[in-house]
Amino acid sequence: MKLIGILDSPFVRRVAISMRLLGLPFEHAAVSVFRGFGEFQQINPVVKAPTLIADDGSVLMDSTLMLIYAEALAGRSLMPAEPAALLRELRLVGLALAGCEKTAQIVYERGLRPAEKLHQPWIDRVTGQLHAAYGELDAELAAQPLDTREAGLQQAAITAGVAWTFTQFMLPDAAPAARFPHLAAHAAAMEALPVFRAIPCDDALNL
Ligand SMILES: N[C@@H](CCC(=O)N[C@@H](CS)C(=O)NCC(=O)O)C(=O)O
Repeated sequence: MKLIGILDSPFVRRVAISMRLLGLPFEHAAVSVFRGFGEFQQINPVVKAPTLIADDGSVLMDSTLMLIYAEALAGRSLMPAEPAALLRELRLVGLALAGCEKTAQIVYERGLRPAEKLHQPWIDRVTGQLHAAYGELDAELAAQPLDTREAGLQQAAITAGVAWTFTQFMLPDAAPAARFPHLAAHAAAMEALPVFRAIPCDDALNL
């Protein structure tokens, strides 16, 4: 299998970390959807990171769908099986993914539009959504922290850690740690783990 995309994308990084935890070998190609658009297009005409090329050549998009396939291959899951635990896990993953998506939208708005076309009301709306997602996630972690031992990692812990690091890396002022202390502490614990250190969030300029 081959995973395409730069690791400063939280979507790429959560797949890479999860596949490593699942014991699935893969090659990684750090191709940028921006600087490497043409090269990416040759691999996947839709140009979405992550892209996963399965061993039969099938091209997958969307990190969550890749994880469904990866878990089927590995024969085990990074999600709890019990319905109440699964429900909470899915809620937390959804909040963390919303944080990633809203961060990326702000980065695109600021980085890709000419300054005179920047639409501040849109940035304000998305920033409010980012704070809402991280506020809910922080409250969840305050009420019930996640297992932060590498052997006990599940998808919510992975994605929450990756999401927070991504936001801090890309937009250091957008989500102050003092406002989301449980999430910030969770991410710090994640980033100290060997699997997170082995698959680091890359250079912000490479998105
Ligand atoms: N829901 C998708 C989001 C993936 C995503 O938006 N990736 C960004 C990079 S961080 C991308 O491909 N951007 C280029 C584009 O959408 O044109 C997932 O979970 O994989």
